[in-house]
Amino acid sequence: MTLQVVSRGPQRRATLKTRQNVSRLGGNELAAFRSVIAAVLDRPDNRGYQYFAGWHGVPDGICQHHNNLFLPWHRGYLYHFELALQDVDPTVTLPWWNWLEERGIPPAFDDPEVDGQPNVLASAPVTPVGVPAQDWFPTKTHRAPWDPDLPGPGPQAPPLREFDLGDQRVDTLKWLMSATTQSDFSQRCWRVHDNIHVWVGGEMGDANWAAFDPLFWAHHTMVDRLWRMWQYEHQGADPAPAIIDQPMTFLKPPSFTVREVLDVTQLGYEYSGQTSRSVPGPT
Ligand SMILES: [Cu+2]
Repeated sequence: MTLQVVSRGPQRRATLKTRQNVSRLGGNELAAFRSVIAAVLDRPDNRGYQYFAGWHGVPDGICQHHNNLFLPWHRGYLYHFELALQDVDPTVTLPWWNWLEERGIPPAFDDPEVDGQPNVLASAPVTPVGVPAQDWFPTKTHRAPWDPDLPGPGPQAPPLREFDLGDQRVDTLKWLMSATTQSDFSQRCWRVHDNIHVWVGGEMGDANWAAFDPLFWAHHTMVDRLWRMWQYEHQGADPAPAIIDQPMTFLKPPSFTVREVLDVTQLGYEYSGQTSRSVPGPT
């Protein structure tokens, strides 16, 4: 889905690609996304799924977590991966998993079969590029959503409309959006994000392997969307001067600075429903 926008300033017309909720994709859109994932899974080179998944964990491990590069680094990461998908089909964008509103894992990623064939979004092979397989490597992704009957608090199951902070329960979206600085928002966001990784379990619960599970991308697209929404509400609340011009490491050009990923429209995409300055509804 594309959207025409005219930017301010010199007559410049950019075509933005729109990211959508995976559970609101039309049948043809979902089929197109699924077949692009299948196609990149079949590419054994530096345009393929396994290559990009390897940036996050085995073998490259360049991801940024639990620091102020968490949001900008993952935005750049999604950008690179989405470009690889669009190299196969330019109409495809990364859909998000709205774990604030949706119960459990979206059917698009959970149904074990589609038309009698294994669903590539439900489980994918794990074959990191350029490293010989070792005993401890998984061969395929699996998931193990947390059993609520286990002792101890454990992570919370989606939908995360409310989030338990230990000493109080909060409206998750309001709590996230009410952060007044980028670093406070970033910390709140990674806390909710971590909960989802742990709840999904399996490869998603381990940063070495998380990106090999196709669900990873929908999870992080939701995180990126929340950041986008927060940026609308807090215009000008930029990351700290100490990091804003910091270059980030990606294994292909462009290697963005933090500043260069602040405006998603400069990266060529926008989120469905994100057309005004107000936080959109639960799309
Ligand atoms: Cu993550």
